[in-house]
Amino acid sequence: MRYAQLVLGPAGSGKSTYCAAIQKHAETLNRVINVVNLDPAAEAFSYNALFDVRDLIHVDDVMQAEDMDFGPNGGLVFCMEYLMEPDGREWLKEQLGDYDDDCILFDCPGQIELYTHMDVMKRMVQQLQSWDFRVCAVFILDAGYMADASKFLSGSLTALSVMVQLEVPHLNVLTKMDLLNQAAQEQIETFLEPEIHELLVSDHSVSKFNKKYRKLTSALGQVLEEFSLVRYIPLNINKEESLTDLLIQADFALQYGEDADVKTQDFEYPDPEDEEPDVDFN
Ligand SMILES: Nc1nc2c(ncn2[C@@H]2O[C@H](COP(=O)(O)OP(=O)(O)OP(=O)(O)O)[C@@H](O)[C@H]2O)c(=O)[nH]1
Ligand SMILES: [Mg+2]
Repeated sequence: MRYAQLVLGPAGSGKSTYCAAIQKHAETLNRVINVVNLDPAAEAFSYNALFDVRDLIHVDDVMQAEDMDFGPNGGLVFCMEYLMEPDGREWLKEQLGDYDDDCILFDCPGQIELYTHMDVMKRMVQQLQSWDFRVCAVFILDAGYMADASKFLSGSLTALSVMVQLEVPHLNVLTKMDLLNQAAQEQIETFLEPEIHELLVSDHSVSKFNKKYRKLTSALGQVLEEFSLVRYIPLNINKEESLTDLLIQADFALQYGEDADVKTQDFEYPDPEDEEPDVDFN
């Protein structure tokens, strides 16, 4: 069995930073966690990549190809679709090699339509599963954009659509907690075990539009609440215990190590003939 975290989330939410922080944290535990760049438009990242999709296809090459005429967004969709074509899949399989029990983070593009309603990432999940990977999704959201009830609801619905689309164990991570002041951090705490109905009633920052659709908002909140659909894990990358907690939850979602062989040591039963009698009959 092999293990994969698909690291997903809106542009700039902190996906690549999460991958780098987890890889570094794992090193302190003497554990190897590999990271793969799956973003054909990536500019820079600070982790050591196991391999990089840009070696197969780069969004700039697609945009410059005269016969295609793609902009940046269409170009990126084309690249991801190409990766799931037979040639792309063969390349991916070769890069992934054939190791047992390894754990790989896939740093994905920040174009969320790839996994909210298009099926290319779903096909990627199925492909990885067919190569003996157990897959979970780690959906990254910037805590700064979750500071009031209506933003919280909108972020939660996006997370929910990814969850429904990919059909794998799913974690939601709130990043950039270190950038929040004390008051905002306390506010976020209320979102971690949310009484969504109460949050929505107490939200005074509602616009005219939101007032009109209050009943709808409240009904959506109730769905999230009643089915306990969306939960968040806060991440402060400057705190080791925050990284430890998150890695434990990701391992749990993947059931990491559950199939590991029980380590045994060869044990030779002593020959009774050789044994010294421990009772003195004299
Ligand atoms: N202070 C702080 N900054 C962060 C954190 N996470 C990300 N950043 C910063 O936010 C910016 C975007 O982070 P990335 O990790 O590149 O985000 P991304 O989701 O990979 O972005 P795209 O790949 O472009 O979609 C960078 O300047 C990071 O340094 C965090 O936890 N704390
Ligand atoms: Mg990135």
